[in-house]
Amino acid sequence: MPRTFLICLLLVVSKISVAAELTAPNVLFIAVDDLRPMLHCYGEEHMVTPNIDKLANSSTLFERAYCMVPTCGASRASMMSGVRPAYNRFVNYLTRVSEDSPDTKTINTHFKQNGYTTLSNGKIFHHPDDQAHGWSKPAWRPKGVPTYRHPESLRIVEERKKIKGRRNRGPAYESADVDDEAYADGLVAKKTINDLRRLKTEGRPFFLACGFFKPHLPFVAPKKYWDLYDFEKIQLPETYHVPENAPAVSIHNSGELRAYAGIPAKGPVGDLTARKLIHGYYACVSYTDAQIGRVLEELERLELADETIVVLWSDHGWNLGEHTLWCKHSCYETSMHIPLLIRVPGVTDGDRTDALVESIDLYPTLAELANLERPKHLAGRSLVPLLTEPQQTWKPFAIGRYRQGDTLRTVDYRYSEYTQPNGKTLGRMLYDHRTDPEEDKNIVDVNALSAEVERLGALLNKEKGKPNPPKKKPAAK
Ligand SMILES: [Ca+2]
Repeated sequence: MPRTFLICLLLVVSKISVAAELTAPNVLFIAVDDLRPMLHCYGEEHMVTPNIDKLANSSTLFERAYCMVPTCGASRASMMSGVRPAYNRFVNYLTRVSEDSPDTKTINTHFKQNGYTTLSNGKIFHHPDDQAHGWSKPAWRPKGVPTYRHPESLRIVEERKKIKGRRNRGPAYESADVDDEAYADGLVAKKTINDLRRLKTEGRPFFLACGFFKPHLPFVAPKKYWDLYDFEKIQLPETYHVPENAPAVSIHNSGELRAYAGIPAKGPVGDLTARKLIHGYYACVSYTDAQIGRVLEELERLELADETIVVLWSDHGWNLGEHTLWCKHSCYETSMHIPLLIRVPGVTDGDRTDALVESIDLYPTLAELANLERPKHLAGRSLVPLLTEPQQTWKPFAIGRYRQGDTLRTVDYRYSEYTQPNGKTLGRMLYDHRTDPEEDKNIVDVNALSAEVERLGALLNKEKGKPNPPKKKPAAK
């Protein structure tokens, strides 16, 4: 037997035996709102994210992980339920599992029913009362924490109270010389640390979900995190324009951003503002990274790390000007691509995998790692085999959607189609990731690719989520 193979075999056997010892491992589930893989460990070398990088060094890092729907509530509902979205299920940021998939047992409920203490801190479900029966205590969020701390921001907020409608928010960003716990995420970390200390003494396995609110807009972070980046070096993306031949339906007006002070109602935001937004996003990523570091340090200090699986996940990507877009809400790679790290003590050790994986894969993964039964409704595939063999052949696609768009990522391509409920096609896109990873040229109309387009379209329509049946109308009295 070749020596290399023997070593690999022994490694696999030893990893599996260590995993088997953890019959009821704890789970620390870290969700970060609106975090694209803008992290040092994802090759963004200018980013200052030492704590997530350290976590990556003992995790498996998923290079090609994708969300199901690039908007908060819908993405979280799909991930927590393990159910695929469809045009009438998990549609927008206000989604509730209790409304769109009411008979589904979500992951928190599954763990709770199997003897786990389940807790939700910060933002997990969009609505804290959605699936409340699946938490051991009511979902916790910081109360009464002001969004802004800088005096100038507070003045702007006061001034804009006179504006009617939705476009009356405060500034899109602020740099205030305050402590970490002046903002909500510092308190989410503090609460989670206190929970870890208590859970340690209680001795029951736990599923502790910890959801950070940044880098979601507005980009408010203590000044020290802004100071980690040189504004003069911050540039607009090379793709700060609509891709060649892209259908109009694929581009939006970045409406979420427009609600903030200093942002015009339409059109470009201005290069200076654009660079400030990018700077603010970076600052918020580093701020959140520091909060994650506090939680992970406490996990180590309490000697819980060896019996706790750690997941770091984001609900979707974010556009920092790419394709003229800000925020999420699109079928482009920049909206769909997410960071995903899974650390299993004694098993993962800094491997990376480029397998195509989806958010709905997390529920079966964690159920398997905790030796729980796999609920029959789950649409995803457990990622456990990738933890020991990260380079193996994996599933050939990741599928997501947003409003009228359904989008398919394969190893080579991203293919998207936009349709009305009556089946009328509004537009299609094909980007070749081998030659165009920035998605700058839509080649869906290239004659030589027509057979490939047909194949991808058939695959997308076969595998995408099947819609909910029409709701029954109340019987006439
Ligand atoms: Ca989000």
